[in-house]
Amino acid sequence: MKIRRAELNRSCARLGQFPETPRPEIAFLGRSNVGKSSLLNALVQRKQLARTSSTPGKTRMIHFFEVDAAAHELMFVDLPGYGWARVSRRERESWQGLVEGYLEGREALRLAILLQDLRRDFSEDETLLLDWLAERGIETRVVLTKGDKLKPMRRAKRAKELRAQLGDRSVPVLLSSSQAKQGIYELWAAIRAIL
Ligand SMILES: Nc1nc2c(ncn2[C@@H]2O[C@H](COP(=O)(O)OP(=O)(O)OP(=O)(O)O)[C@@H](O)[C@H]2O)c(=O)[nH]1
Ligand SMILES: [Mg+2]
Repeated sequence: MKIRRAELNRSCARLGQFPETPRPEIAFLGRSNVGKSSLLNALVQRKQLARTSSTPGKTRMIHFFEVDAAAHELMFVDLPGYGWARVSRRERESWQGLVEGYLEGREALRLAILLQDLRRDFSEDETLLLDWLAERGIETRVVLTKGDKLKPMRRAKRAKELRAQLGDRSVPVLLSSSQAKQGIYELWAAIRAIL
């Protein structure tokens, strides 16, 4: 995909600050440290457009990025990760209010991409979120991340196991590695298909 431009539009800590633009939005969500910001950077071919960090929970705001890719003018939305350790209930509730408020009320939202570390099992955090998204009719894809961390045989086996953990949910599952730039083309194809 030819990326003509990728730029931060705004970072928001509260509902009601979101930008008003006509761009269709693709939102990245998942556990803290799963690789949301890295995947976003890999898709737009920029090293540090979205800040990545080895300290989980760095992204506490919603970041809106304008992305001009080939003929498409999109907004990529980097959502704060959930599940980081040692946070107060108040912080957790603030995450929930912000993220659910975005997902529920955002007319421009076209696709939610839920990331899952290939090496971990799905927890209730993910399955409840998937069901929550499905109930609201929000188009969703699951992307398994950090594929480079496993050898090909093991990787394929894990992908199968994780697919099985989703039971009869119909959400498509893709495999990726932001580091090895794997699955990026396929994810762009999935994004383009829903526009
Ligand atoms: N080996 C490998 N490491 C990765 C990959 N993607 C992300 N990482 C690493 O995982 C860590 C977290 O990545 P981020 O992209 O910051 O994760 P995030 O989901 O945005 O995290 P929060 O913003 O805290 O929610 C960083 O150290 C990344 O370098 C990948 O495909 N392969
Ligand atoms: Mg991040």
